[in-house]
Amino acid sequence: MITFTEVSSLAVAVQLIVTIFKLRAPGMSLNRLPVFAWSQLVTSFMVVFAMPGVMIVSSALISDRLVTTHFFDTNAGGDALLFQHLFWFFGHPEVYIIFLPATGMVSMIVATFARRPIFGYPAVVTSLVATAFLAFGLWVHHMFVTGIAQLGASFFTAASMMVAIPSGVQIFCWIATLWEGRIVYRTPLLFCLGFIVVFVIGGLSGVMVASVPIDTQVHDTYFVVAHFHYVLIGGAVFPLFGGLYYWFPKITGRMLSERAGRWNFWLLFVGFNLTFFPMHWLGLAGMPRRVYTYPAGLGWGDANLLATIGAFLIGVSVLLFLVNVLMSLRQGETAPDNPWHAGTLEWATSSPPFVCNFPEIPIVPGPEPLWEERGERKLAYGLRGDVREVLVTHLVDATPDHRYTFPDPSIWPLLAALATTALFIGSIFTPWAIPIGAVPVAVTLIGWFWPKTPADEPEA
Ligand SMILES: [Cu+2]
Repeated sequence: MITFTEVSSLAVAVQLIVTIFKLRAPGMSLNRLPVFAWSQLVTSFMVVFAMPGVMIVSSALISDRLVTTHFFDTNAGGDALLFQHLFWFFGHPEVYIIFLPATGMVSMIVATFARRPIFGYPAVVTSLVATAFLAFGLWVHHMFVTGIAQLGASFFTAASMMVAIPSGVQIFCWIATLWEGRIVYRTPLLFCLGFIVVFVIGGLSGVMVASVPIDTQVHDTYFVVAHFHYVLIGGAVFPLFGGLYYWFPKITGRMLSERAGRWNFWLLFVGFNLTFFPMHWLGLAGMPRRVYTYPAGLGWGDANLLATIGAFLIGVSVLLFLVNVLMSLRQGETAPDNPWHAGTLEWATSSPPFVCNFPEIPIVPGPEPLWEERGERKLAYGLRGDVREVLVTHLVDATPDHRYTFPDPSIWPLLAALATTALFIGSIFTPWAIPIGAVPVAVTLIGWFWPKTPADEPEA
């Protein structure tokens, strides 16, 4: 199932890379690309390089179990540690694959609610790319207690501390944007401010566990549990809530309730810190992770009680969010095209958008098109409306290149996906699922890519 989900995410990554590189609106050169799209682009490249590692290791593991290979069997000359290396070569970049899209959301939201373009756009984008590169040189910091050589371990300590630099640059850019802006405090921004506080704490404990002596001390304790919840809930869930409040009106045409949003934020912020901050102390006091209970009288009771209360608060805040979504879908305020007075292109179309986003493609005059337009919006005309024709643009400067007709809706991709699903689910139980399941996969792929006669060619 892991191999299967990674095949799926590889397919998505390829789609995103090609779309971002070749299908941008005319005028949207790479230095006008919204930071969220940059973050998705960088993340997609990381997916392409990280996912094969875990696909290989999970395939090797299932082969060990189903067809008696010996990749990880030390008795037969295999290497058990190889599993950890391959897994963490994927697992560490994965942390940034979760985190970077969230930073892209934060950059969009902070700029909109500071009422100014993001401070240091080139620095933010360079930091995204730098994070992606560094993320592939850190995996051994998850393996400090496996008895690897000391010199190697210290190299990975240095690299792990280095990755704090680009993340720090981004945080300073967001603070500078807010510093220079006229701040409008709405729910999406609250979640981004919460994110900055929580993520900085997680970054600090991250620098601590990057050092071998501290990591050896707190290994497999609640300190590590506290650390990664601060970076992952702080670094991904807070921005994701911000992003949901921010883009919900565009997606659904309804505003989420602002009052419920504030309650949602404060309950989550207080509940989160109440749950996970005491875990730092618990870890330092020696409480191991992955235990469901412990003897009384170890002094861990009070902090665990706090954490339990906090967890209930998190639950209440998420329930409140779900109620807010359901209520707002039914009777929320109707969303205008651009409810936040944002500068980027998605706010130029209707809420919710047309089937093909824009009836005519806008020409992009700058990084925040809606803040820079003077007078009439310039549109690119001439694409056919009766077929799915799109404009392919040049990679760097997004000047128009040629028109391209997308395929018509088809059942074949769905059938291919179902056949692939059947193959992978079957392979959990028997290796025969691979050769037998390959037949329907091949049939559906052939059906999908069978040359089709175009319904009607556009006249020359
Ligand atoms: Cu890591």
